Amino acid sequence: MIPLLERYSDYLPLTAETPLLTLGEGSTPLLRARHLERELGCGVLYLKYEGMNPTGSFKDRGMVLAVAKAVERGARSVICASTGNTAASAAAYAASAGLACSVILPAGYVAPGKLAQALVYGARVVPIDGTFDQALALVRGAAAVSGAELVNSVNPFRLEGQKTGAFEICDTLGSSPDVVALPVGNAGNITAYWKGFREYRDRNVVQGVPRMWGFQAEGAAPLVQGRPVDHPQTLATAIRIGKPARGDEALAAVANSGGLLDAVSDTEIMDAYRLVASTEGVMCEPASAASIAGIRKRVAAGEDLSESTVVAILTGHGLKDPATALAQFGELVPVPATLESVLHPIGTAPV
Ligand code: AN7
Repeated sequence: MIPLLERYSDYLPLTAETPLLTLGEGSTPLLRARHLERELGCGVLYLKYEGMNPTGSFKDRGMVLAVAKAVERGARSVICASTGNTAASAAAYAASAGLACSVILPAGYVAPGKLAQALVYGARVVPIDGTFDQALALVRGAAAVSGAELVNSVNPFRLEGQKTGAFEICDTLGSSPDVVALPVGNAGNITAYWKGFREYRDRNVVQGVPRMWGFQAEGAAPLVQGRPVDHPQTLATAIRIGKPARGDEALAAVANSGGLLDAVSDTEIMDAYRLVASTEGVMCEPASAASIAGIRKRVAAGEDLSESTVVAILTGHGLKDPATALAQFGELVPVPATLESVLHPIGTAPV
């Protein structure tokens, strides 16, 4: 596998001084979802399984470049606000580059896997009594006074790295898909994908661009409602964001691609989360399932995708958030260790 910065060096702002960091990011699977495409009514549906990145989310595509550029300019440390995945990714790449890392998180709303990653990779972890949006405001101030590199998606190098997801989809398909669906939080990823698709079209690698479909959680849907949300709420904590930093660019991506933004409820998200895992064998995190929930909702509302090639971006790995997974199920009560007592629960009758 070719490291991301080398694979797409022609499209990235690299110089002779940019260290070619890698933890094995990018080149993630594009899986044909044959059961789900029938279930949802898509002509062809692919899952871009970004959970297969080294820290388990799409953030690694942008973080590898943001941290490389921080090293290039001589920074000694990086800092970010995060709902969890950015923190995990920043901590890992900072560790590999020999930089210090600080992360500011909304206390109580970060999935345990992500928190564990940030701590084990050696970041300074600072939970605040507040939201992601407040944490982002704080790290902007902290970066300005400390000289630490801010590696949230307000950092342009993050988006440059993340646009490679669009390149990979086109490289694998040999053309642009018709529709790309993805969850929207701080709105960096939809902005980055749109940039990537346009660059490939402008360089004549592919003919067209897809329609960009972005989905927010109902309790954290500032772009759908057209105003900031002070107290965002959703089970999909990764996208529990009320004032997206890249909101205007996301709106432009949607408008210019003929796409749409919509909100999906936590129930719709969790139904989609179980559906994609149980029909395709792909476990993503709840936020990622907003893309599947959104496709389902729009088809139910009359959108015809029966002739379309659709790609859903599954942004993070399901193992990030085992607590939310287990909360979907009842308690598992042990039975005696006898053949008789296990036959019934596994659905087998004695012959
Ligand atoms: C799994 O880690 O904002 O719209 O601080 O972790 O680019 O923000 C995470 C966001 C989607 C939304 N899916 O992407 C953070 C953070 C997952 C995520 C998003 C996030 P953006």
